[in-house]
Amino acid sequence: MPYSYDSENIFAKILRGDIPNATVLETEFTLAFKDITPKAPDHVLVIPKGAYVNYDDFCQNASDPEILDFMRACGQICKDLGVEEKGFRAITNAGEHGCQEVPHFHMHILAGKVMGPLLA
Ligand code: D5M
Repeated sequence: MPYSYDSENIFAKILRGDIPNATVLETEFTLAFKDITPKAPDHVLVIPKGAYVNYDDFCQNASDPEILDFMRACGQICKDLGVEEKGFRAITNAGEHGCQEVPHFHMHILAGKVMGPLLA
C-alpha cells in the first residue's frame, strides 16, 4: 500500500512557512533546522522538501536528484559541525515501532557528546 502523507504535520507547516524554524542549511530539495528539543549539544533535523512519510518512502519514491541532494546536505552539516574528530550519530525513526513522532521523513544528526550505546 502506498504511504499516505498528512500535509498538516508540523514539518509540512515548516516547509510552507506557516511556523518558524532555526534553519542551518537549505538547498533545492532539502531543509535542515535545529531540533526544538535537542538531545545533544548539536541536534539538527534534515528533511526533504518533498512529501515523504518516512525513510523507506523516501528511498523508494524520491528521485535520484532529491536523494543525492539530501545526502550531500547531511555531509555538509557534518562538515559544518566539525564532527571529523569526535564523530556523531545519524538516526531516523519510522512508524510505530520506530517511535516516529512527526510523519515527514527526517534524519536526526546528533553531535557534541558521547551518545551511549544505541542497542542496550
Ligand atoms: O522526532 C521528531 C523530532 O521533531 C523531535 O526530536 C522534536 C522535533 N520537533 C518537533 N516539532 C519541532 C519544531 N517545530 N521545530 C523543530 N523540531 C521540532 P521523531 O523522530 O519523529 O520522533
